[in-house]
Amino acid sequence: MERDPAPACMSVAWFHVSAGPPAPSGALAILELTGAVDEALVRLGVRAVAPGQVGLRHWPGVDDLVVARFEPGHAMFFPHASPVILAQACAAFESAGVARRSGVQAGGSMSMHARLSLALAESRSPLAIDLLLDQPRRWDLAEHDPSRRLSPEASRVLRRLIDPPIVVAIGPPNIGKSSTLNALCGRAVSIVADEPGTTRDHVGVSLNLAGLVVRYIDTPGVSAAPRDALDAQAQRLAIDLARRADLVLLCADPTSELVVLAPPLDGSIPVLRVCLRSDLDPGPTRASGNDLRVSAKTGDGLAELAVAVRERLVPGSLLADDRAWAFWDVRA
Ligand SMILES: Nc1nc2c(ncn2[C@@H]2O[C@H](COP(=O)(O)OP(=O)(O)OP(=O)(O)O)[C@@H](O)[C@H]2O)c(=O)[nH]1
Ligand SMILES: [Mg+2]
Repeated sequence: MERDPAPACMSVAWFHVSAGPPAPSGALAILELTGAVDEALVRLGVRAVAPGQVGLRHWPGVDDLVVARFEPGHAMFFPHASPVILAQACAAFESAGVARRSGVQAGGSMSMHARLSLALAESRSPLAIDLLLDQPRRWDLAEHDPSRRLSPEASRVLRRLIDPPIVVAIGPPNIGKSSTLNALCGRAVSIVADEPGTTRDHVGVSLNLAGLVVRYIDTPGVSAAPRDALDAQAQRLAIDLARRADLVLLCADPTSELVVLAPPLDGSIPVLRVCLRSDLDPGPTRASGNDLRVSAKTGDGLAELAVAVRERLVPGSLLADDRAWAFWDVRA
């Protein structure tokens, strides 16, 4: 059924982030909504998701999907990536009056200056600014010298400075996952308590980690024995979210082993192994093979964690690379 035209006060746009080759079956698409998200959810018939929350929702006529609301004016939809579902999503957006965003991805005949203005307006990460401002000079040098252009893969990695990547923290209950998020944020965004299962709803926030803004999702603890059906569903969702992350923080503490995810994560998803509550055991941890040791209580390792996440997602060597970046092309 066609809806009434969107009211003039409603300005919301969507953008298909996970552009590229056809996704394998079972993969998820990422659709990004910016603007009047509350109104858009109502018009799309999707039950509300509060800012900072992540929830499983039904999108009538389209799909069951995960909706992550990182900020009041920003949400991500994760439906299945089949062409049929994406076509239904396009139609649903259109009939709800949610416009498709034209931005840096427009490419085509836009001037470098116009592309740059759009990219600067859209970039979330402080690290993007100087790099973007230097691109006109680099493209002048690269015009007759293709060797001065970054590869499509490298350009795609740098796009994370404009479209924040997704980081999912996952691990057993009661080991300090939420405390670590709060410490990284410098404020209490996630509830902390000394009992397993404190985090039941996933919490999503935008977080600046060493100059890179990421979408960080704190998940409920994953254990071999969920306490009830709700717990089991939250744990399945945590594993699902980890499978579509750009980076997974696989968390343990000195007394726990690294959680075994069943079925295991796809080997293509980068993982950082983090031992939390490191102050409980100053010696070697039982959970061996950690990349990092962090204590939310003392603050030890937090700065290193931020840098390590940034480095895994956007390596310093790429930030220092002087070649030209096709920053407007999401399919680069
Ligand atoms: N000693 C010490 N205790 C910590 C640290 N971080 C968290 N805690 C304590 O560990 C307990 C669990 O912390 P949470 O942050 O709620 O743990 P969680 O992993 O999010 O737990 P769930 O949500 O149940 O999965 C609380 O009592 C915290 O105060 C730390 O770095 N050192
Ligand atoms: Mg928690």
